Amino acid sequence: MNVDQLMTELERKHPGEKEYLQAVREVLVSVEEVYNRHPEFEAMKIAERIVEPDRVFTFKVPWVDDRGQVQVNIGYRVQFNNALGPYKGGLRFHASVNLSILKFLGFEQIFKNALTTLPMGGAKGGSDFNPRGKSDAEIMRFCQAFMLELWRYIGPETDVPAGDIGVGGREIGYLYGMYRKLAHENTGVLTGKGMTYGGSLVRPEATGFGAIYFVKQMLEDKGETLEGKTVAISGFGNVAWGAALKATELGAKVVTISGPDGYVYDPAGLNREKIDYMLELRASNNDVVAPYAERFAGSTFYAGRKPWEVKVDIALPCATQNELDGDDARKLVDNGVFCVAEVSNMGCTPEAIDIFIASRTMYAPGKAVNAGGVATSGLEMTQNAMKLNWPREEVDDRLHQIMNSIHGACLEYGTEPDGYVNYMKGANIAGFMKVARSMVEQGVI
Ligand code: 2IT
Repeated sequence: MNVDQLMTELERKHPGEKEYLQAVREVLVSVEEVYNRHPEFEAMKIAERIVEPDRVFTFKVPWVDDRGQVQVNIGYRVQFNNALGPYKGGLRFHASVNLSILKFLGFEQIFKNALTTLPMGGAKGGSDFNPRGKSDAEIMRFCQAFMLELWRYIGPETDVPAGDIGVGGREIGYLYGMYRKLAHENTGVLTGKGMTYGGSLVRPEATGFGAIYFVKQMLEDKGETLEGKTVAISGFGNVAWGAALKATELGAKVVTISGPDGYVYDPAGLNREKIDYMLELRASNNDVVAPYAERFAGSTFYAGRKPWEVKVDIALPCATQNELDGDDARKLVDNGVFCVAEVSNMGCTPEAIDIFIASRTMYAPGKAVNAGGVATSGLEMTQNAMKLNWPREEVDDRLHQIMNSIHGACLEYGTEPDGYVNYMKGANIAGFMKVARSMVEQGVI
């Protein structure tokens, strides 16, 4: 494989799909050397095949808002690769959603899912629908209209969607209800379901919890613990709150959260009461954080700024792709950051990653750190197939085991000659090798 040649060809085929091209380049650069030691990969054109989705569905989603006005959104499902198992990956509802973003997410999902050790292929979907400020009834009508199209393409053994940004337990409930009505069957076709209709304990907090289990491993590898460490978190959505809660439980002090309006610095650190307050605020379809600073004395709101300017030991981007750029990375490194772990997918820009690696700062990519979310979705699928529910301890133990195994894979494939662990390379190679081998064994299809 020649990465530059392959990328030139892809840029020609998919002009302007910058997030997708960014995600592909990162993986190909990481695996190039190992790939070229496997002539069977080249013979089977694994690289050329793996970078193209198997298929992409786009559809119109018309719905009626509370004022009686007709609204039209676009829906998508990108079925990227099912060499390891049924297509699996979340749905994102956000105004920024486009094909490039969903293709990058679907591509990353292939390798993330491979790392979980569970039999899941990679997919992603969503819509440019913006949930901010919408009423519950509007969200329900939108989810129903979305599923009216999507249901034809998914199934418990075919493609199993879940949540992502803008899609949490409530949306999954509305989507599932509509699927069940249309398909005339009650199967585990979505994950992240409510506990009354087939959901798994721990799934709501699994992405954040799993991320902290992973960070704990990273620190232990260097003889450190979370106890007393300061942590900067961005966002406060489906994944940030779980990370904040578990980090706090393990003795770390989470001093920032953020939203589209700016960030809050709270030197006293988050606690259960503050986290619950933010969850209540979010339940009203609001993703701002400024009210936190009004409610809790001693904290300050910084409008329009990102939390990476605060001096902390650990930085956890938990919001969205490319939210931490080169300037942010330089600030963190200058302030002596010890560990950066992406909880969001592709949270750091390529320039930021280069800065962390060049300065030998511990850095781990989203596809390893946040894999606990989809891993627990996989456990939900297992429970649905067995038609039973595991107790909390069983799910949490398995989540621990999976995160430890992902950490082990990163060490195995990512340890450099000087002892620095390149988690990005490790995660990319470990995930890629599994999918590539599976594709070779299954022939050209
Ligand atoms: O990015 C992700 O891994 C998710 N949004 C979760 C996907 C899933 O199927 O649980």
